Amino acid sequence: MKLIIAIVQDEDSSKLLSVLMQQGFGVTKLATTGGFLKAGNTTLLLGVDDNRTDEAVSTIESVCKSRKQISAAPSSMAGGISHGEYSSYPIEVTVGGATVFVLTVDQFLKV
Ligand code: 2BA
Repeated sequence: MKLIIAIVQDEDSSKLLSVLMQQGFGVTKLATTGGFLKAGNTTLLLGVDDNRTDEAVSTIESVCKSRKQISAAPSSMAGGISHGEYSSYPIEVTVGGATVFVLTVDQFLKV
C-alpha cells in the first residue's frame, strides 16, 4: 500500500476530490498553507493499493492545472526586511498542477 500526499491549489481541490471519490479512492482533505506564498492550498491524503498508485497520480495530474500567479516577494528574496514582512514588489510564480509525494505504508490499521 502507498500513501499519496498531494498538495494542490484550492481551485482544483473540489473537482479532484469528486473525481477521486468516483474512482473509489479513500481521500482525506486538509486545509494547508504554502510556506513560500503563505497562501492557502489543499493537501489530500490517499491510501491506495500499490496497483492503483499510477491511476491516482494520473488523475491528479489530469485535473490539476498550473497557473501563473502574481504575488508579493517574500522578505527572504528582498533583503534587509525583517522576518515575516513582505516587500512591495510583485513577482510572478507558477503554481500547480500538484506537488505529489508517494510513500510506502508499513501498516494500515482501522482500530
Ligand atoms: P508555496 O510554498 O506557497 O509555493 C507556491 C509556489 O511558489 C511554488 O509552486 C513555486 O512555483 C513557487 N516557489 C516556491 N518556493 C520558491 C522560491 N524559493 N523561489 C521562487 N519561487 C518559489 P509549487 O512548486 O507548485 O508548490 C506548491 C505548494 O506545494 C507550495 O506552496 C507548498 O505548499 C507545497 N510544496 C512544494 N514543494 C514542497 C516540498 N518540497 N515539500 C513540502 N511542500 C512542498
